[in-house]
Amino acid sequence: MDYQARLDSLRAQHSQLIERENIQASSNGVWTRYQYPVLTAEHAPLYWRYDLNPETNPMLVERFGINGVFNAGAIKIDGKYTMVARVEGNDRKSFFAVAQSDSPVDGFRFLPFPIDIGNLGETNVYDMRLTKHEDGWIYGVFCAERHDETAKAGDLSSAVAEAGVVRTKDLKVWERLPDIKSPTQQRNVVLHPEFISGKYALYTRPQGGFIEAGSEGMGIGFALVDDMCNAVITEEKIIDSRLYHTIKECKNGEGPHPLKTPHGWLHMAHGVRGCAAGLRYVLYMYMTSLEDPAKVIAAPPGHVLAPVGEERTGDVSNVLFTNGWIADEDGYVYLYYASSDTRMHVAVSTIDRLVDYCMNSGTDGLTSETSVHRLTALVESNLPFITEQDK
Ligand code: BGC
Ligand code: BMA
Repeated sequence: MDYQARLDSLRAQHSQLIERENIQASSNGVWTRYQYPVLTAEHAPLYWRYDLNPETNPMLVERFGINGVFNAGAIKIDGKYTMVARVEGNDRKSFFAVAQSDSPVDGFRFLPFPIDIGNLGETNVYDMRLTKHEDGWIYGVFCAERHDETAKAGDLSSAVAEAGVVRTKDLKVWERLPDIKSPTQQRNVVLHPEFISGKYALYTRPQGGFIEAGSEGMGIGFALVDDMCNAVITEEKIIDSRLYHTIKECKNGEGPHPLKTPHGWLHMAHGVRGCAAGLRYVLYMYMTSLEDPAKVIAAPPGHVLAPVGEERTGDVSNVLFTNGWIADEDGYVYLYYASSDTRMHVAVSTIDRLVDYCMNSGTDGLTSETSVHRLTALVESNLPFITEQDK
């Protein structure tokens, strides 16, 4: 194929992908998934991937390969559904880029330039949580990672994870603030949208090492800090522990910031367990009290979304991960979630459904026997409603 024919075909495929209308697929009554991924490596503009000057790239060779687009923060701004995605190049380095659409479920396009957040000594950045705080700023809290210089010679995998912070008013001009100081490594740090007792509140995830979540009982923590321009975590209280034989046995982490409802704060998180196939990441929900966002008031058992179909495979298979959702003015909630460190999807629900799910699904009884009792009680109360067809 000659240069122009190949470029025409790439352009046609790209427009077709971006203009494809999404349709609703399966639902568990809590979340309804949409069929097509909303943001993928193929959504990256051609002018990111190719030098389009026929003189310097006469064979139309890809110059900047995009390996994956995943783990996006989300926010609605100026009426636009917006994701700040983790874009990963073929060189394994990730960076942030904004993609927007007038629709919550399709039509997402990247803005022309990636976000330049500067560098405070890290090698890689990822997984930004966006919070429009009541102080007027939009904060992005993300993981900043560098090689662990205390690791044994030859160990090139051990790393140190810290929470980096940026802030913006318009998603165009970004100000880098100092990384959050913490006595332990941190990943999955999320800023609560409101002041608590006049302080900024953070959901944290203290960890013993780079991969391990640390000692028994560690999990999602809660910490108050005086200032986001110089945030120092001193005291942390674990509000959602990891537990033996649950979906969060190995580790867990807060997803996007919680959503305020009349019944409490709605939380979305990821839970991880180890198995023969490696780490398995699923999404689960819980609620905390309006008076005290660190007090859990509802915790339905197990995951609400786990990888299905094509979500199961990708660069790091068996992973669902989320750090972005948008609560719309009309009560709908759009969850932007990534599968297998490769692509972004969307699912829709409503505040009412999510509260109903959290409040009325029981809790994990932590043994097989308690599951049998919970199911038996459900079947018994269903007896008057069971038809011939159900049998
Ligand atoms: C990767 C992350 C991953 C973390 C822990 C990092 O190097 O970029 O995607 O979550 O390691 O495995
Ligand atoms: C990490 C996360 C994500 C990633 C996941 C699976 O711990 O922070 O970046 O999606 O592992 O690789």
